[in-house]
Amino acid sequence: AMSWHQNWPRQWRSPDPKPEYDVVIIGAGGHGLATAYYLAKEHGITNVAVIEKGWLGGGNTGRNTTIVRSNYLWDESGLFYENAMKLWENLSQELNYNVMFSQRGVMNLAHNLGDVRESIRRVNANNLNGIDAEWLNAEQVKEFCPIINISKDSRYPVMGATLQRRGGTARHDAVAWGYARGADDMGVDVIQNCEVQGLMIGNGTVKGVRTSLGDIKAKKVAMACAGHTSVVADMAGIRLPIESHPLQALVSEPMKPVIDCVVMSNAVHVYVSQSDKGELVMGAGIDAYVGYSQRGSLHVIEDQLASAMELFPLFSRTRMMRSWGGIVDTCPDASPIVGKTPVKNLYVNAGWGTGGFKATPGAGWCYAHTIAKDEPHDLNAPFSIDRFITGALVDEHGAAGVAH
Ligand code: FAD
Ligand code: PYC
Repeated sequence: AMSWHQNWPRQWRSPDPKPEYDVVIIGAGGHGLATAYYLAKEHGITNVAVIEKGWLGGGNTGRNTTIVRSNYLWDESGLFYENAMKLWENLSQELNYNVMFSQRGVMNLAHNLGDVRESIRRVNANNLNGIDAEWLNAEQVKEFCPIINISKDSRYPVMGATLQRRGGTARHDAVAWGYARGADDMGVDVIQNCEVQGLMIGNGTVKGVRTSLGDIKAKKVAMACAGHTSVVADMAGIRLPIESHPLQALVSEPMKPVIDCVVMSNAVHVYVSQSDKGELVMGAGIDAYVGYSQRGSLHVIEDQLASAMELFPLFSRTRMMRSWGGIVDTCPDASPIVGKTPVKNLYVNAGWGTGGFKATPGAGWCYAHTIAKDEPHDLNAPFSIDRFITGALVDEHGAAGVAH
């Protein structure tokens, strides 16, 4: 139907790589593109290339279930994710690009006494950090989301939920595209179909990248390559405490609006929202094995649909339309690594595991600061690699809401 449309302006250029840049970012997902945008916008560093082995936004950014929230337990994470939330709240205006940020409310259900205690503790911790969070009992859950089954006869009855009203969803592709266009406008080169295959290192300092399109020199190199971070870090001889696992999701056939909020259940294990096209968007925990194939196993889909049936009997005759997988980079404490590496001028942003989409603006903002100043911002300082030596871990397995 659109075939008669012609001469639409390109949103970004498709440049050949230059021989040298001030900063090369590896990975054109949301994080890499946001980093390039803030390097240019906040720090005036525009001689930047974002190198992508596939197409921009084709990694986890384009594969995730788009849930955005900032209801993490510990101060370090709460402050970090809340800064990201504030950036989300102005992102469409900032980029002049509609990222369809929809603050429809995120509920995390509690199904046993342990869940209830952990959830109320987290609500209190969030409120102390100025993050909006409420505790709902089962009847209030039903009021907020009328199609949820709160029967006491369920295998794991709903005993209540945390609610973050400012949480919600955003259009994942638009986030990547908006940052790409904004960065490109300021002179950043986004180079697609170019794989980083090696790092040039001399005297303990990174000097550039070896790519499928040739060598590119760089004063600074920044990894933003999510599930493949261990592979790229290995090129510098760095071993990270990261495991890469498949995480899959699925959508149903489209239907009229039935659920106007986001519901997550860590106990029975499913999360659900409805897209603007009407599809139910659902996911579960990671597939337990490590691997790099962007697909998952059938039993995970079966479990997640059984959980969805339990919570939403209404969906019983809905047909599944599509499923897919991404590769998530998980850290032992379910928190990310954002900072310097033992190689001078080489930086790492990784370990976001199942939850880095919500962090995209905040991660890009802090990572740009870290690269520009060669030292972390206060917000990402707690997320250095050193914490795995000092033991200052930030354990967010509870708040991650997704088993990994
Ligand atoms: P990516 O978007 O994966 O970008 C990394 C890029 O690096 C890729 O495009 C890749 O091709 C490129 N790359 C890798 N190696 C190289 C190389 N050698 N050379 C060049 N380029 C390279 N998070 C949430 O907050 N909410 C959610 O609801 C949510 N749901 C999820 C559901 C699923 C199914 C999955 C898979 C993830 C989900 N996540 C969610 C996690 C979230 O998607 C990620 O944490 C986030 O998108 C990571 O962004 P990124 O830019 O770091 O990674
Ligand atoms: O981190 O909120 C999250 C999330 C939801 C689904 C996958 N990750």
